[in-house]
Amino acid sequence: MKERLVELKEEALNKVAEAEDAKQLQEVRVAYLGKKGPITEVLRGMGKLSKEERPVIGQLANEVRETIAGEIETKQQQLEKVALEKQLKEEALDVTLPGRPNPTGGPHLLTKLIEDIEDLFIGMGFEVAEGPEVEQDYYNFEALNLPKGHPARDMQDSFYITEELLMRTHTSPVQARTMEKHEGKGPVKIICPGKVYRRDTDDATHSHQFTQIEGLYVDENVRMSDLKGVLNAFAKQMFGQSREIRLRPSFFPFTEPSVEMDISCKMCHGDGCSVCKGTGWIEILGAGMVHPNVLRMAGFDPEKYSGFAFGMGPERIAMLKYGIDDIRHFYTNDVRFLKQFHHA
Ligand code: 2U9
Repeated sequence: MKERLVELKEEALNKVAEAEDAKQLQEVRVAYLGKKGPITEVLRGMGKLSKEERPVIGQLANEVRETIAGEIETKQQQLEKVALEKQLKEEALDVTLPGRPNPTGGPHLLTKLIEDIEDLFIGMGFEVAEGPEVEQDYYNFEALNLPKGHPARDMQDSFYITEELLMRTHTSPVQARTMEKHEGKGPVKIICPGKVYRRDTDDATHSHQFTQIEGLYVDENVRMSDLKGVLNAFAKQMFGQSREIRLRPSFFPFTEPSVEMDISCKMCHGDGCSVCKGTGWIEILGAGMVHPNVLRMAGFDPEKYSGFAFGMGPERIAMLKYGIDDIRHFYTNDVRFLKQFHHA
């Protein structure tokens, strides 16, 4: 029996040493120390032993039990330690690693530019006015001295929804509506930004949808020199104090007289280069004195009131200001393009 116990101890300790995880260790515990295990068996057979042998074997059996139990306990702690170390290693966080940047958006280049232009005119006493993009034929054309049959209102050039409704082709109807609301009393001093629509095939310089900013100032004694002063202040603040402006005669159905405004070229200071196509001047906007027909249709007496109006394309201004060569960049939303202007 003594040999059997020693043998069992050796066997159990080997199994404990070989156990690779908690489950295997538990199997060893059940196999050797459990109620149906070999040591319990030995203790049960002690009745057959002599009085002298019984305490010796009993003590040995208990020692074997305790040794095995002790080894199991030590091994268990060892396995737990290894498991914990493994887990800690797997879950290790390197707090010194740089964080992953969270990409943030920003206002679109055109939005920013339009807001900057609004601010410049607000600084000169203008208010911002907005209106519908789906517009009545009357406000889009008729009220702007473009009667039915006028070549500039060709069906081919506009997105018509019904006979009387279309996508506005300019922001001018906002001015016509605002004047109407003033019921023949000035001053009206507004700036109208927004999207406009034209039936065009999109390419590097054309888009079926683009933006405009138009301005209108109607009051008693508004003169061409007021227009020139306001546009000169705008050009200098927008493009730099060293820029000069010039007005050339032009034609628009809603203004008389009409002009186009150029600014002096920054690249060649007026000598002529590729940016200004050798002229020394760059076209920026159109303007003029509000046509008496337009004043009358909006309820203003052209004998008492006069006004100036102007219109510009923010896309064109941004293209000139930042050297952008394709209008489609504004609408295709490639972040590599857009993010270049987040701090502009
Ligand atoms: C009212 C009276 C007059 C608005 C005007 C222009 C000249 C002009 C173009 C610039 C580039 C449009 O975006 S563009 O293609 N606009 O040249 N616009 S005067 O005149 C008005 C508007 C409303 C009641």
